[in-house]
Amino acid sequence: MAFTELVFSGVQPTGNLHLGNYLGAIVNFVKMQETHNCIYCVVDMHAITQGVDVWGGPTELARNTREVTAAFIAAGIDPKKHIVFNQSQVAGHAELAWIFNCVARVGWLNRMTQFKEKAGKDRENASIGLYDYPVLMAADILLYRATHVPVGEDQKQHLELSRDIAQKFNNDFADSIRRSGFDDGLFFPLPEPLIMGPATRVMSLRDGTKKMSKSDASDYSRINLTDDADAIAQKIRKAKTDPEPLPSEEKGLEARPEADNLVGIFAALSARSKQDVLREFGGGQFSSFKNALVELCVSKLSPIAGEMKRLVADPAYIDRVLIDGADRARALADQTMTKTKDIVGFIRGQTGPW
Ligand code: AQP
Repeated sequence: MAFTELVFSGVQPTGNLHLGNYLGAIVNFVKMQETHNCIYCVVDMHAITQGVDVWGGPTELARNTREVTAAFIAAGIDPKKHIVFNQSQVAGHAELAWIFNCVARVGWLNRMTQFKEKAGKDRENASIGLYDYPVLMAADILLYRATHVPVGEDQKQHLELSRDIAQKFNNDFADSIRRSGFDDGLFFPLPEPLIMGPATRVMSLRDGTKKMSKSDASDYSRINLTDDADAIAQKIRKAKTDPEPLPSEEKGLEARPEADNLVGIFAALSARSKQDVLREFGGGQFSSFKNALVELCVSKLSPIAGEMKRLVADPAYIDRVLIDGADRARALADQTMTKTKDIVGFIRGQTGPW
């Protein structure tokens, strides 16, 4: 790997990869390849934290894992220069998560808003995995001692928890860490969230106050990366708006969440500022803006959808990418786990890392 800083990020294979995942995460994954060593993970162990009705069962999980991998490659991630793999192939994720379970505090997890949202009213019936999701996420990142994590706005709180876990581990084991040769006592780095670009939080097309999400019951709430031109056109034309024309100034988008969202999507897809977009469309009706947005979305997303379709038709190729990526990820993970086990005081054999 060519650079000094390491990026790690993941996407869950829970189906319906959408424009929010693309603009909030994948576009930035592609950019980071130019400046960092990157590890991009299809986090299949996270996917099973919700009910089987959400992740769809074994056949769907495998299908969605290949689809997310195809999306990564179709969007421009190079699995030869960087690492692309699925989480469950590297045992270190689960093993480090266990150690972190013994570092993280229940009070910290109780504050996680995503658990509250996803568990809903039936908290007692949520899986322990869903509650523990942020600890596994900390393990994902710190297993590679990654320093930077490109994510959407919704993951900021989890990233803060990863930093707290890294810090507490470094404090709890400070003497042991020093004895292991880390004179500054810092074994795990404190990972930085990279929340970049104009679309860090893409909202639902049906309700501008809710984030666009894979698990929204309405397919009209999101643009899927696999949607064809007709589906994109229908969804954008039906997207909720308000009766006012578009404002000419960005501050005119305040308290107009749906208009703000559509202008934000246009800006992100065309690499322009919202103000610049409003200079062109401000004062006009939504219908002509929506037509331009349909055209833009189709021109940006259709090539990706086409390439995804081609890649998914060759599962053997995708599996080779994931197996090769996992082998390279495991080699890095084993180094961290060997040191971590020594630091914690676990006895291990000398012949292998375990
Ligand atoms: N609406 C969004 N806007 C911007 N970024 C988003 N991300 C997700 N939704 C938006 C970012 O996409 C990356 C992958 O997310 P994930 O699949 O691991 O899980 P998630 O955040 O829980 O995504 P979803 O789509 O909302 O799934 P469900 O419905 O299952 O909860 C992350 O970097 C995330 O920030």
